[in-house]
Amino acid sequence: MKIFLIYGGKSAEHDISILTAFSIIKEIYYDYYEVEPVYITKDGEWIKGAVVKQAEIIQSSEVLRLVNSSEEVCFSTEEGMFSKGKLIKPSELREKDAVIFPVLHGPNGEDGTVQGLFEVIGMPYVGAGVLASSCGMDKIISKQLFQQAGLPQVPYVPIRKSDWLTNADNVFKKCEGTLVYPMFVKPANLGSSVGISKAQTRVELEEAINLALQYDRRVVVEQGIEAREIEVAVLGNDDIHTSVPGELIKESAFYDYDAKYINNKVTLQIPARVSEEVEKQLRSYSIRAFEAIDGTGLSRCDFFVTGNDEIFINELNTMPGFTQYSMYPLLWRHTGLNYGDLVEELIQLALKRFEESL
Ligand code: ADP
Ligand code: MG
Ligand code: MG
Ligand code: K
Repeated sequence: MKIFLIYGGKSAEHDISILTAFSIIKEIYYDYYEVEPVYITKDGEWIKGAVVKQAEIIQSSEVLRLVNSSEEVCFSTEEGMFSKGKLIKPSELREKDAVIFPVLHGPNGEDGTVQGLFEVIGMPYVGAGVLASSCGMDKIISKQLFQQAGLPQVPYVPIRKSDWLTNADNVFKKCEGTLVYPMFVKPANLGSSVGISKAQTRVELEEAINLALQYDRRVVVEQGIEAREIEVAVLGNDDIHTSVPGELIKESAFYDYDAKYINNKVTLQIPARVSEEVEKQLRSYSIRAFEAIDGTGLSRCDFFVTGNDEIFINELNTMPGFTQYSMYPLLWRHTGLNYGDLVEELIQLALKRFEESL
């Protein structure tokens, strides 16, 4: 069977997606699969690369160097083996006995748009479907679904650009009536902390809303809290499994884009130091959240846990970071599933969902 590994993309997480692709290439079970990488450039061009065989990977010190390297080298994939190949139209991926494995993050990657394309060309693909992807990506819609599922979350105020432009005073009134400073302001539809800021005062709130509105026509203002950040990995379609929880130990309180991808000032504590009761609660909330958005395949469910063990769900990420050093695969490793088996399970789940939809 052929795997089209789709990586890169137009989002801010272009480079992390390249690292994920390398991790999968290294760990996939070549007895069953032939991998054909498809690189999406930052401009959105699709380039189908040469077929990768196991032998090439073991012998190619270049690939190993890239796998173990920093982001800078990863930029150079435009010249590397992964982009050797030809420009294609996405519809050219329609093939028998093939599965699409998209490892794309953010807009056009995990928001349901590219998933819709795979549906239209009639191909099985790994991960969440169209609905779950778009619901998981939209912070306002996911909050509404989580609310309906009875999941605890911090208070929030949704804002539309038009309301802000016509009556900012009313928006301030709503925020300050419902929340206290500090507040977190986020574009509704983005990830990787882009456009997110923390506001301590009304002046900062105004700046934060203006910034977030540069990325989306809807933003959400949330109650800022001081809490640990603990995450659970979810895997499955109908039979949903959860991992042990893991904690992000941050150097700076706000887990921003720089901390996530540039300075790497974050360590992962797996399993997280929480009581059995809290772990049970986190795992059961994760399943409920996954079901609330109609998740399939995988998701990472992120929580805030306060000093007195109060739990709030923050978000569900339908295409979490997936390099060998990322939280999601590491959570599974600590739960007894290694990277190669995890990749295999995701492919099987994709095929199962596809067969059921025929
Ligand atoms: P993204 O989808 O971009 O990861 P998040 O909603 O997870 O967006 O926010 C990014 C980070 O900002 C979180 O990991 C956390 O460090 C911080 N953060 C977000 N919301 C809050 C909040 N309500 N209170 C405190 N910190 C927050
Ligand atoms: Mg997110
Ligand atoms: Mg997050
Ligand atoms: K999300």
